[in-house]
Amino acid sequence: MLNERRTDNTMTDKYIDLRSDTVTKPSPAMREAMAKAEVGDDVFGEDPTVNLLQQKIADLLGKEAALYVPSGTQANQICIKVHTQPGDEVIMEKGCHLFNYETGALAFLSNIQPHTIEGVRGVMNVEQITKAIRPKAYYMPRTALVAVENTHNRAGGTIYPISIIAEIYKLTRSEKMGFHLDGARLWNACVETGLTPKEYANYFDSVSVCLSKGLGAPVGSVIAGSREFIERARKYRKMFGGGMRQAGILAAAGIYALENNRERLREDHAKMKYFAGELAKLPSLTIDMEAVQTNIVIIGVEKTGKSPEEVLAMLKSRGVLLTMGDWMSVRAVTHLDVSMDEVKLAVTVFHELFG
Ligand code: TLP
Repeated sequence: MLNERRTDNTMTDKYIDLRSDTVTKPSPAMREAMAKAEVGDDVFGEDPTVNLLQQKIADLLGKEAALYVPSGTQANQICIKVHTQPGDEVIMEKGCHLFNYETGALAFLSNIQPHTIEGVRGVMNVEQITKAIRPKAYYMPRTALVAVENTHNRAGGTIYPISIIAEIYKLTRSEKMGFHLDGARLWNACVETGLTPKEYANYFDSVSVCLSKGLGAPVGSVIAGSREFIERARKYRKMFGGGMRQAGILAAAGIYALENNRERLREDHAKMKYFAGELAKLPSLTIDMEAVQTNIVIIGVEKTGKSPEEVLAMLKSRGVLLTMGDWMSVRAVTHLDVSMDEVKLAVTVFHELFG
């Protein structure tokens, strides 16, 4: 059965693709919603479907306004730009997406300096952040912003405890700093904790959420914040090349995703708990099961005696795709387009290769 999935062409359809929840493809029903979308020129603010999506997200997150942007990276970078002046410092966790996977855009686009803190499973606490705030001296950078990621990708999809978010929020108010949430996978945190998106978003000045990860839309992220924040963000979206025209076709997929695919994220979490649990039985792999809270697992491969690249190649030759994790690890992500049966097959491959 596994060999049937193997292919020499480069199409990934024949693989069990656990590289990311970004690999999902729009379903027939989602495509139908896209085909039917009413559109207009969104640079003129005239696309009714984009406007509807923005209103829905603003309402879900309890914010005054929202702005549709092409990617999670652009969403984050626009928010950083609005919150900061060149030379400012932004406090963030060492493993966060903003710092590691956005091509150095913090320096390139906003000329800011990241002040990184090593968290526990991606979570920085209020004491660490307090110590990282610069004294107000003319020869020091201004600490303008704290940014957190929920769920935390590189830590393995971990959830930021809301009690710690509340403490950090208080600190940001007393220190007059902004507070940004990279909520690319906030939806995953919500289904797992039972908290609403609004309950999290209440604490932040700006929130970015993705539609094209676990929710399965082909494209798109949304920024939410105050009306004034979003007006400033709109200018930077245009400057960064993200002003789209008849984007309603894409926004329709986002609306479909929001309405149909949030609750089902639970299934991805169940698939991941099973997958990680089965892999954790193999002594040659290192897995922190406490970090397996949503749809991601980081798998340490040092004890296999192989490099992560070699492990990825071995898995690929057996029809299973993963990506690199942190140092000496690989990452697997469950999503809409991978079934429980496929997850079970992937477990079999791991047991055959590394058991
Ligand atoms: N994450 C991607 C890769 O870039 C690592 C993935 O496969 O997980 N914030 C977080 C927390 C993310 O995980 C990502 C994408 C982004 C922002 C950026 O989103 P996009 O890819 O839409 O720019």
